Amino acid sequence: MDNREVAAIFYEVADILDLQGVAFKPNAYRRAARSLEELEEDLSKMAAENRLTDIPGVGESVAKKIQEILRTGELSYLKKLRAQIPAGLLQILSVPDIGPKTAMLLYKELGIESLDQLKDAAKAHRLRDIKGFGEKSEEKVLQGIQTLESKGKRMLLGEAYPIASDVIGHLRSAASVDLASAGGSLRRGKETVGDIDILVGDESPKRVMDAFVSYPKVSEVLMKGPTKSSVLLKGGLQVDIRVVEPSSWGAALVYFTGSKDHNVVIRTLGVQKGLKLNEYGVFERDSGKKIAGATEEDVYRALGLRWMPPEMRENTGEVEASARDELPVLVEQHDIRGDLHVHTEWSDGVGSIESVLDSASARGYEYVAITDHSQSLKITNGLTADRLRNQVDKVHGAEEAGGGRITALAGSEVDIKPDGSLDFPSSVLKDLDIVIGSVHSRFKMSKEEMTKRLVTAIDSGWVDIIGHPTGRIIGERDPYEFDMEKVFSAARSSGVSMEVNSFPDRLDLKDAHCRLAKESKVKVAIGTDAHRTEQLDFIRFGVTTARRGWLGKADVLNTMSAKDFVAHLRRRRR
Ligand code: DGT
Ligand code: CA
Ligand code: CA
Ligand code: ZN
Repeated sequence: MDNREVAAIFYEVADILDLQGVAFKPNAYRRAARSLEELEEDLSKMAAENRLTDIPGVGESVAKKIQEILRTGELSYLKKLRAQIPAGLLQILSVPDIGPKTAMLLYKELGIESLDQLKDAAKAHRLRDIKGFGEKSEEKVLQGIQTLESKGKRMLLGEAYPIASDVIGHLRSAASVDLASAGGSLRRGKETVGDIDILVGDESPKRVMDAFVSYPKVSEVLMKGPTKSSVLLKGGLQVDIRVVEPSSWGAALVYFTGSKDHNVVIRTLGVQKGLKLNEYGVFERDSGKKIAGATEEDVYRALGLRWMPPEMRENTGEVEASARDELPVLVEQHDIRGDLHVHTEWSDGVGSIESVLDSASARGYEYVAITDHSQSLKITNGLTADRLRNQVDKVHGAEEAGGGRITALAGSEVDIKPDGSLDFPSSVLKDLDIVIGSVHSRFKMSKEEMTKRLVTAIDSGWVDIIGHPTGRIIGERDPYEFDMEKVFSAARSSGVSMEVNSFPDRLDLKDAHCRLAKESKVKVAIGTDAHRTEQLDFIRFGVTTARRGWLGKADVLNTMSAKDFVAHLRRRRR
């Protein structure tokens, strides 16, 4: 059990005592809980050395309770308290802005003893009958419940990333912070994040903490300590912050970027070398002398390692590769010369062909592929053969009108039908510059059938890229089943690429599959699947996913120059 879990038990004790109207005691338990959270040392170690009462706010009675929790994993006192109140009341207490007095009032006046009952009452406008409640507070309660319900759920990287950037921007301007970075799963580029971790290197942590809790989108301050704090944002996302001395910046960044498994491996490596590694630095075990800490490079060097990109820090062989100086050079966003998957108003996108060309060239691209849906996908206003022929002319016309500023590739995201045939005949496909083949229906066929479907499409000779190859939607739809090895091997023989679809809820191929693709010598094509021009920025998440799959520039199709890429596509058309 870690310090935070023990603290949570005392917070709950305090909450129940509050509900019961007990004076003073709740605050005492809360003070103790806060100290436990902020404690840098491990509780079990302190307990073993009989030093629990050294902790501020922890007296004999709380110390005894801590001992019991560490020994048994629970607290009998809390069990006894829990039995004295309706279980749902505590949940109500966790709604932002509802304190113990209000919770008791709601219970006594309206008999509300669960979150569902509270929600119903607020929706039916029954709360406004209570003294001190009005329309506004009913709305607030509903919003609070929503926040609570989304709490603990993982968020898409693509949703969390802009929020983290905004919080960091706020710290830079409000507290003139210089060293600031996201850590945790967000910095590692994981497809979903549990919470946002932010690290700051600064001499005056108090100023940083004050600025942090005053971030306008904070809905609840969960904890505010001298060097670490946690808040809940409107919408339920948790943000943790930690401030360290600039001289520990690198060590703290390593520590809080994780992953936990990566940290365990490098710490063990340190121990073997007679070193101690923590969030403050690297120390010689015998002399206690600090030998590194200011930068990540220094910290890793002290351990005999090369700096590893955060996306690799998942303990999947990166430490060994680093020790042998065999780390791959990963693809970077600026290596991408063009977006290969973009929709327009011709199917289910919103922008014009011209607006896509403008936005792509504003992003420094040399080329962009217009790939609207094909005829079978009726709900997306998929293009018929006639409309597609018309669009091809328009795309080439727009390219000419642009005066060669950007190469516009006329393409299509062609449906792969259940039997593996394509949604357009070759007489239509032959006039396209680029073809993405995608599965959009009948996801539930057998593994054998789906494998055959994909291989048939690959073998047709018309497909350049298989779009979102596994079909998953994160948190909503599982990937369809197929034999990836067989499909990759067919793709390799035909020179077909696998897409890394960069849309935040797809990221398909995902990281591990990118690595498989590389092992199978299949190139990936990073595309955004943008349906509006701002979404061209999603490319960042596709690149991150490729990096998590250890891909280098040469493993990615669209790092080719326009000239080479066009020649490559023409060769395939023959
Ligand atoms: P998440 O938030 O579930 O998406 O995943 P992370 O990796 O962001 O995990 P989080 O937020 O619990 O902690 C952030 C980083 O702090 C984590 O990646 C590594 C470090 N860390 C947290 N707890 C521990 C721990 O008990 N031991 C070690 N070595 N590192 C830890
Ligand atoms: Ca995290
Ligand atoms: Ca965290
Ligand atoms: Zn699609």
